[in-house]
Amino acid sequence: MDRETDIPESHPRYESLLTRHRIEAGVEKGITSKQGLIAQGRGEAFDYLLGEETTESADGAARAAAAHLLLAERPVLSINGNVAALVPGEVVDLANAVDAALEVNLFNRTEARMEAIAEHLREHGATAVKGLAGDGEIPGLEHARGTVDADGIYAADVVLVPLEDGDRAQALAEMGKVEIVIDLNPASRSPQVADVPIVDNVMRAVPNITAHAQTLEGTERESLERIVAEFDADEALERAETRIRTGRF
Ligand code: PTJ
Repeated sequence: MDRETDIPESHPRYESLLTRHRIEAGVEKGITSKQGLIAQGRGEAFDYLLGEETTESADGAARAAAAHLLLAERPVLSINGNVAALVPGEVVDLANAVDAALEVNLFNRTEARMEAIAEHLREHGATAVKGLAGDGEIPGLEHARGTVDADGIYAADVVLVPLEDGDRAQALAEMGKVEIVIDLNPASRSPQVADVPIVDNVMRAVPNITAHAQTLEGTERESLERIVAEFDADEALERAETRIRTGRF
């Protein structure tokens, strides 16, 4: 029995029930927005069609993401209300593995949620959380959604944006940043504009990137650059869509 949820781990829908439990708890704690519940429902439908597993192509994308993050000079992991509720400890582990900053960045930004998420991340081991300064602006977005930290996302060279809003994903890409997106819908605009789209559930994708980063640690730059160069974003999206439509791959 899982102490967090009272759901037996042998339950055939354990992962899915755990995810729902965490999102619900996130709403109750003032971390996740009500829209986050809707977003989760949409994601679940795609996950069901993907077979609720990390496909070979999503695993290759996670490896390319790990290589990008290890090569980066100023990597930042962007955290919204869904990510904070679903994988708080796992994003802290990833930040430690690749030496990245964590920055709270919300679609529906309120100071109360910003603070609650920062505190939640600290409870899960984060030592520094960016996002509260809000002294930088992503060009081309109206105020709240474009607000970032000048020494965080604004100055980052590689940004991981799980479950990102399409407009902002596009605006970040236009700033010339390497963008890694985790999204279960391959047709969504965010994975379409990403350098590395990972079509997988954040619950599986985040620990998987960390595992790849730990395996690749100490690898020379040239080999990491080769992994990055060999990754084909269009092929990853095509494979994900084929899996969803036909069950193949
Ligand atoms: O906390 P905030 O204010 O920043 O808001 C966050 C949400 C997610 C509510 C906001 O960014 C939003 O409305 O997003 P969208 O436009 O609904 O897009 C969410 C995308 O994430 C959809 O394409 C879903 O399929 C996908 N998704 C949902 N749950 C997961 C997921 N992808 C990976 N893992 C999930 N668990």
